[in-house]
Amino acid sequence: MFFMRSSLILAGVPVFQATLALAQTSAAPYAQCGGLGFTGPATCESGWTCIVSNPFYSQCLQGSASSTSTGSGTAAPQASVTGIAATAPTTPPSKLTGMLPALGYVTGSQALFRNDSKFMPKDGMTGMHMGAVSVSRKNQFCCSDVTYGPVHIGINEAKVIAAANSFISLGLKDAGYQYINIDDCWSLMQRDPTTHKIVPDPSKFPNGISGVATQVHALGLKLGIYSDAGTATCAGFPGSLGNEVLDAATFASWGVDYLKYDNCNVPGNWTDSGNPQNGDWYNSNSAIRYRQMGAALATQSTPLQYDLCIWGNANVWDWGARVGHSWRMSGDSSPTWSYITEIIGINVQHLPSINFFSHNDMDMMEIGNGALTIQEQRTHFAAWVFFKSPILLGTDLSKLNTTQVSIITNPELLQFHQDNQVGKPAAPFNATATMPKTSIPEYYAGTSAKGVHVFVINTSAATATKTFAFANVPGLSGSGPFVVHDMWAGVDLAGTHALSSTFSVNVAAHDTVAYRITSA
Ligand SMILES: *[C@@H]1O[C@H](CO)[C@@H](O)[C@H](O)[C@H]1NC(C)=O
Ligand SMILES: *[C@@H]1O[C@H](CO)[C@@H](O)[C@H](O)[C@H]1NC(C)=O
Ligand SMILES: *[C@@H]1O[C@H](CO)[C@@H](O)[C@H](O)[C@H]1NC(C)=O
Ligand SMILES: *[C@@H]1O[C@H](CO)[C@@H](O)[C@H](O)[C@H]1NC(C)=O
Ligand SMILES: *[C@H]1O[C@H](CO)[C@@H](O)[C@H](O)[C@@H]1NC(C)=O
Repeated sequence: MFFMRSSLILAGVPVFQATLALAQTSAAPYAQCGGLGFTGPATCESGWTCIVSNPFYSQCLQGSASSTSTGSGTAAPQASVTGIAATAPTTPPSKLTGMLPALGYVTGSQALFRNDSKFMPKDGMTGMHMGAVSVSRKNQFCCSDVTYGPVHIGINEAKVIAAANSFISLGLKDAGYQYINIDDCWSLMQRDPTTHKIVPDPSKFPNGISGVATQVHALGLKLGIYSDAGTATCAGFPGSLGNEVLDAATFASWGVDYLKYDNCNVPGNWTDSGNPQNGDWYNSNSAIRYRQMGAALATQSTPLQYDLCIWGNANVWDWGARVGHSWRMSGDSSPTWSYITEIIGINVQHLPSINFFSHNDMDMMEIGNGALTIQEQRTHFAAWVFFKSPILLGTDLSKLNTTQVSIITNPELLQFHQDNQVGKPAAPFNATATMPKTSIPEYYAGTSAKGVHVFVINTSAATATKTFAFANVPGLSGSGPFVVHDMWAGVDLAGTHALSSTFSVNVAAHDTVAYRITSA
């Protein structure tokens, strides 16, 4: 699921403002109608009902209410697995892909009003992904507008290929970025009536998805596609629930290497109510929807990396690795400091889930979007690196400046992220006995093939002196002295340090320092 930034289109376009005003009273079909931080209309058009998907997201769905549960029910655990869980597939994900967290790009919502030049997008629209704006606007203006006639989201072959070419020209491919992922809105609204396959929209993908895959592969890169574990995608295009085998085979036949599988439009009988059998959320209806697609993917002759876009529902961190390679920990990201700190706070509670083939997905990289300071952009990248989250760039790559490109291609941080010797993430540690308590931990340590690493975030809004004691750094072996190496700059800092000493550094507001520590 993604949200789009509509403010740019809306500026100076009175006719749409009038529509928006209308939309304030009731949300459009498939639009968001509730969720954490959502401020839009909470009711739906007649014939549609606002259904809670999770704390981050409620959506207008057709027909009457059948609300869903997101977790902590109280039903007693069953003695044995019965019902649909007893027959659900248990095929594990492929071990031929997904060992390391994905590095790539994902198309954001790129609005394009193809048939009305007045509403052509501004350049800044492409790749935008703003959590603060409601999905109803996205649907209204991008994907499923019924009022304004043919409206097409601006993803197309040319833009996907342009992103792939940017991977080459910006050095992203050389840095290890591989995946070019197509998000929602790539297909026609209806499946093929004869074959029942999902059909790529020929106006956006004249050579089909297979034609894009051929070109992306020719550049030495991989292609990702998007579907949904419900009857329709978040924008109302065909979902894969009930068609998993057909769709997985179709995606594989096109040469697709990666699937992001979203969680919108789940029929009432597929939602979770209370604790699943045995108290194991692997047996929840949510997990089974994802298991069905996982099993279908795992039987393809080419490996597909499987990204469960399940919004942190159904305790996915407990069973995600039995089903896929990565799983979203929350609703959609936004390019804000509050999102970055919130998702770090969620992740620190689930670090044991992270290892090879097993990645908590903190959602796409917002560098290039919104108004993050350069220090916040560094922290954003560093945290995704040290928690080994997939890193999927969600911005118009051609607009990134050299500072931003140097952040996302930093060789030493990427080496920690892509380490094939150590799969575990960095974890919080007590830097000193008198360390102040902060809203999220500020000191993290982890190991890589290269040594022991310390990452320090300054979560406050002012420059601060951060201090850690070498003796407190987990994993540091030997009695010293130690050399501290600045990973951002790629240089050893002057001097050596005894095990009994402390290290202090001034960290700018919301910035993160990254060090490797080795024996001198
Ligand atoms: C654009 O809109 C006009 C009038 O609504 C319609 O006749 C025409 O077919 C549309 N063109 C495209 C390319 O959708
Ligand atoms: C929901 O209903 C559909 C259609 O009858 C059925 O195929 C599916 O198995 C049901 N799901 C669950 C979890 O019972
Ligand atoms: C790139 O943009 C950031 C803000 O996002 C700014 O702080 C930085 O100075 C810019 N770098 C260059 C080289 O313009
Ligand atoms: C840090 O110290 C506190 C007590 O001051 C302790 O509860 C906590 O577990 C320690 N954390 C780590 C990561 O060692
Ligand atoms: C960043 O800076 C402020 C100012 O001291 C601290 O209160 C925060 O904890 C954060 N890190 C620091 C200072 O340790």
